[in-house]
Amino acid sequence: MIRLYDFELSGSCYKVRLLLNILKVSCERIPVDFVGKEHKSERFLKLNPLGEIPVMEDGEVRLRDAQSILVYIARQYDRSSTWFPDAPDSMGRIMQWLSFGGNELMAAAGARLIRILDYPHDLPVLQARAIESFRILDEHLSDREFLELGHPTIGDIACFPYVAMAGEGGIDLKPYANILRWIDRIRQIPGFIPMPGIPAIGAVAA
Ligand SMILES: N[C@@H](CCC(=O)N[C@@H](CS)C(=O)NCC(=O)O)C(=O)O
Repeated sequence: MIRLYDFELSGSCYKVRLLLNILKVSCERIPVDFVGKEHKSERFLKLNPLGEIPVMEDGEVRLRDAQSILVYIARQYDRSSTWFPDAPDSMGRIMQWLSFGGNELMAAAGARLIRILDYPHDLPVLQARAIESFRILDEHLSDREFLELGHPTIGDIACFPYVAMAGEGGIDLKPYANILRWIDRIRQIPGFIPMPGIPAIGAVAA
């Protein structure tokens, strides 16, 4: 069974939990004491020298980085081959958003960490970077329902959590109507699961 080194409040771990649930693949969640900095312990650094979660193990395979893990899970477990199809142009298109989710949008994750865990980053700088990314994302979504291929892919999953939780980083999503509609579409995907900060459809936001 897949083992996921996990923290409930991590949007990066949630990317993995979300895809696994959509694909009906079960996993053993191994809680990491993120607040207590367990991910910086000697034992954890042997799993991931970067000292970051998520880390996933599946038999002999061990991977760090949510985007890498999404690729592995989609290729290994998605019988429909729709979440990361192997046509070269589809792969390239989706990779753009895996990269966007793991790079540009992490500014929104950083802003959130300052607000919820008191991380010592520069809030206005990260908020400004996140807002620039949201502008680009909103524009891209102006004439499509999902990021690529007309249906949800792991590109959407990689970008979704830290956009959906932007409010926790002090960023208002109201100016981004296309993003707001995209968030609702993702929340309607069969197998969608909520996390703290991303309520299920019909649930009242905390
Ligand atoms: N490139 C990694 C980054 C993941 C990441 O930033 N994880 C955060 C938790 S959500 C972390 O472990 N940060 C290390 C720290 O804050 O000390 C990915 O996209 O999965």
